[in-house]
Amino acid sequence: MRGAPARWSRNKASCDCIKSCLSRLLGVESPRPLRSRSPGVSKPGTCQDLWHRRPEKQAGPTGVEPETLYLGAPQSCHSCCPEPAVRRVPAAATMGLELYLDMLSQPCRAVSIFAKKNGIPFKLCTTEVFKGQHPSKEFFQINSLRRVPTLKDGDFILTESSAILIYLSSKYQTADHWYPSDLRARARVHEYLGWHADCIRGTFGVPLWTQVMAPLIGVHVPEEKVQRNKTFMDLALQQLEEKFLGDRAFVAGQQVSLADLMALEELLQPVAVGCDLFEGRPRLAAWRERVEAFLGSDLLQETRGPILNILEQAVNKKVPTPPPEVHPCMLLRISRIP
Ligand SMILES: N[C@@H](CCC(=O)N[C@@H](CS)C(=O)NCC(=O)O)C(=O)O
Repeated sequence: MRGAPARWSRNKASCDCIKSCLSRLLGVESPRPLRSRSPGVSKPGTCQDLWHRRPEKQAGPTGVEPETLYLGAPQSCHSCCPEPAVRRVPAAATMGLELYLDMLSQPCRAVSIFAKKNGIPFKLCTTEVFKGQHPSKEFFQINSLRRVPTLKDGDFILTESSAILIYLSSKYQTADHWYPSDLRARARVHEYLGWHADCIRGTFGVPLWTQVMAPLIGVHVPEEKVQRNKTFMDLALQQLEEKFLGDRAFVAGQQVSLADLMALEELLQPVAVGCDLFEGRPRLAAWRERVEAFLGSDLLQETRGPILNILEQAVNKKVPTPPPEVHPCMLLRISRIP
């Protein structure tokens, strides 16, 4: 039996329904939040935060600052919800998981949201691409491809967001809907992820590059390319809507899966810079609402904060200028805009 946790985090992704059911059952107010966050040192590839579900504050690596405490989110909201579906992860399974992430990056947000939504404890090692933290020597030793997201689980290092999500869902035995055990349902998730890598991944990041990133290093992307990319986005959205979503609730079936997470964070990238892809696409808009309702607005806001503020930051000239060592990979990315 999965009992109610002794104490709850200020569970950003918690569902009100569970809280109110518990309150009614226990005759008390919603469980008290517990979460504290150390200020974190902004050092390239340095683990700043530790997400885990220890019940009490503990000293951080320095022995002085408490590490971030996070007791993990309930996995799902059942309409009757007699008790929250919080999994208990054996302590041994939680040791040493590190995620190297940059929240401006779509696949990184998908990984972060997945881990937090499922109460998977991890050290957040913030690695900010546009501050040039990924070409650092320290990060090269972790991932010679110099890309985020990167997972380090003890001596096991894994790159590629979809591989990371599959690894986490299998290792932590998350609810089946994320990565279904049924062969055909699972194949649908892979079918989407394959198409996503081909048709979504390189296209939907372009508006951010043309509007914010390229100008930071003095590059202007010709309008012709911007328009061509818009045509590719429109086509991909039509295919997403017709082929993948169809008359289903989610892109790979009737339940939310890794595919939805990957898709939605990618589509959010243009939205963040003012291209509202969901306008005039009611089916996609309804899908977005379903996924976001499932994930919970607090978790999403917390994760998406940096990307949703990026335009304002750029207008106010607050986006840091990328250091010269990052320019070659930025130029390479810009040159790939068809
Ligand atoms: N296919 C990879 C893409 C990873 C990726 O492109 N990461 C970008 C940030 S969104 C990055 O690290 N870029 C740095 C670079 O390529 O130099 C995945 O899904 O994990």
